[in-house]
Amino acid sequence: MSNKTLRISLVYTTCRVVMLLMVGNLCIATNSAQAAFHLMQIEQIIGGVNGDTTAQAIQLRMRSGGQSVLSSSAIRAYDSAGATPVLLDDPTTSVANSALGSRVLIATPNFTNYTDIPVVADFIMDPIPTSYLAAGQVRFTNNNGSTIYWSLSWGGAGFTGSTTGNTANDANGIFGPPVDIALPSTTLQALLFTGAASAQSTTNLADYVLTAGAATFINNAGTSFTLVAPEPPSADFDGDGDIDGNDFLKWQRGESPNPFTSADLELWQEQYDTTPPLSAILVPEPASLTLGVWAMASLAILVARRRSAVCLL
Ligand SMILES: [Ca+2]
Ligand SMILES: [Ca+2]
Ligand SMILES: [Ca+2]
Repeated sequence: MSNKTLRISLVYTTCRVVMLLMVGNLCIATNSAQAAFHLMQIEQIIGGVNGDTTAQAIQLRMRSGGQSVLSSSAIRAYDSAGATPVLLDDPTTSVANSALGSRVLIATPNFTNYTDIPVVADFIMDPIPTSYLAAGQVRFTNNNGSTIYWSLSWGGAGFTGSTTGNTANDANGIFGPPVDIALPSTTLQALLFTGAASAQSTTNLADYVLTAGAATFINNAGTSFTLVAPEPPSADFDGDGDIDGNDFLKWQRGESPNPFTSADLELWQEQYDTTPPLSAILVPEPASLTLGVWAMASLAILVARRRSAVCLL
């Protein structure tokens, strides 16, 4: 083979390799567009509801269609120095809906205690440690955490860790400065991203606000769950609208919410607000007579306590 022929052959081979590589890249790009997860916002987050830090939730929102492969993602929390990661959730499955703006709801098991209807979360998370709530960070990443697709820091200057990440969702890859408040945990309010569904991150400080009132979280099926304060416990054990001796009888028979507990009896004592109809307490079956007498003693103690409280005033 002459040198000229060899050169032509080499050029031809090189062109083929380049073309094959280009086609390969195109295929990879197409596949990743069809089966991706990374164009995602951390849209809403709450570190506790009404002071119950075992009730937490994170809501993601797809910035583009086709971002359903959550199995490739993971979410971790970091402390105020951006260190000591805690794995909150490492999904192993995809979600069904992946239109632009679709949500993914990740919540702790107790989150459902504070919603208007029972929560159907897409994934269950471990709680963000309470020591991270004043200043800390949550990152949405690939499985091992090496690529940060979204970073949300809070606590203002109290957070001293890195706020940088990938540029897929933030043009300059800098998600800081952090939101200048703690992660909300004492009310029904959550931290909410204010941008559009397709919006990128600019800075956490500029992008997030507290919800105006009780937050509403949305799962991948599009169902909404609005936070509500739990009903305060009531000693109206028989549900007739008052708290009287009949409610004590319910307690006595083990028919209060926490049967035979001193907590329920104390609740009844605290809420018993009118002259006790003693007949209602002592008339019941003989087996409960002893407890009835004990109830009288409890009442006497209650009255004594109230008198001493009045004296102190
Ligand atoms: Ca995963
Ligand atoms: Ca930025
Ligand atoms: Ca009652």
